[in-house]
Amino acid sequence: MNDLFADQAEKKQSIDVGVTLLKGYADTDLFTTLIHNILSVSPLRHMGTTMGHNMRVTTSNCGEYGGNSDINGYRYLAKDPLTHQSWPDMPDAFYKLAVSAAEQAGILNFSPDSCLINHYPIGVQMGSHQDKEELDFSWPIVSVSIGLSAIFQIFGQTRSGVEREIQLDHGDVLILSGPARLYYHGVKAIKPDKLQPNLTERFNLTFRTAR
Ligand code: MD6
Ligand code: FE
Repeated sequence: MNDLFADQAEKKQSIDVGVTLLKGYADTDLFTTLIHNILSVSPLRHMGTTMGHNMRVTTSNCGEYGGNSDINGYRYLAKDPLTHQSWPDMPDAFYKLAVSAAEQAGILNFSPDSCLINHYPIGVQMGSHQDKEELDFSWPIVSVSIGLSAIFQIFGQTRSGVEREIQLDHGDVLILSGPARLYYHGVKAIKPDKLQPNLTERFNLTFRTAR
């Protein structure tokens, strides 16, 4: 085994069938810069829910399609409803990372056309949900975490299944595929980091084939 593969093998954790964690896999400085570039064009906004509430997480997108939710539900749109323009292009570095992470999880030919950007201030959580508005669930979802750590909860096939927790740190990449693609999951309220009091936020990117 050469050093490159040794490095990659060390980072990879197969947590369960279809749940793969790649520790510290993303270039955090580059990703942080690229996220801010995207948000300068398509800013973060609070999306609505079918219950008529606004979510506390704020959201934007890049790529051909962007996930958007409002009182009528969740759907993929080719234009940003805020700017009435196409979503910003998916940076090559994002696309390449998502494709190579999928390969690490054993999935070839992944070609994401959508990247959802979620932003969490301290204290904000995401409730248990399934991602099921994409057309073809045989493609994985590749998720990249940047900033403060999160506790990612996996509940399995029902909203109230037995919970398993995965800590997602700065630069970690999580792939949900196969039987786990439609598992219920959520994120516990983001906590401050005593050792890094200057950190106040978390970003999560999810790469998908929407259409
Ligand atoms: C988050 N992630 O980590 C929210 N969904 O902030 C998700 O909802 C998610 O990480 C599908 C697949 C992977 C994920
Ligand atoms: Fe999700």
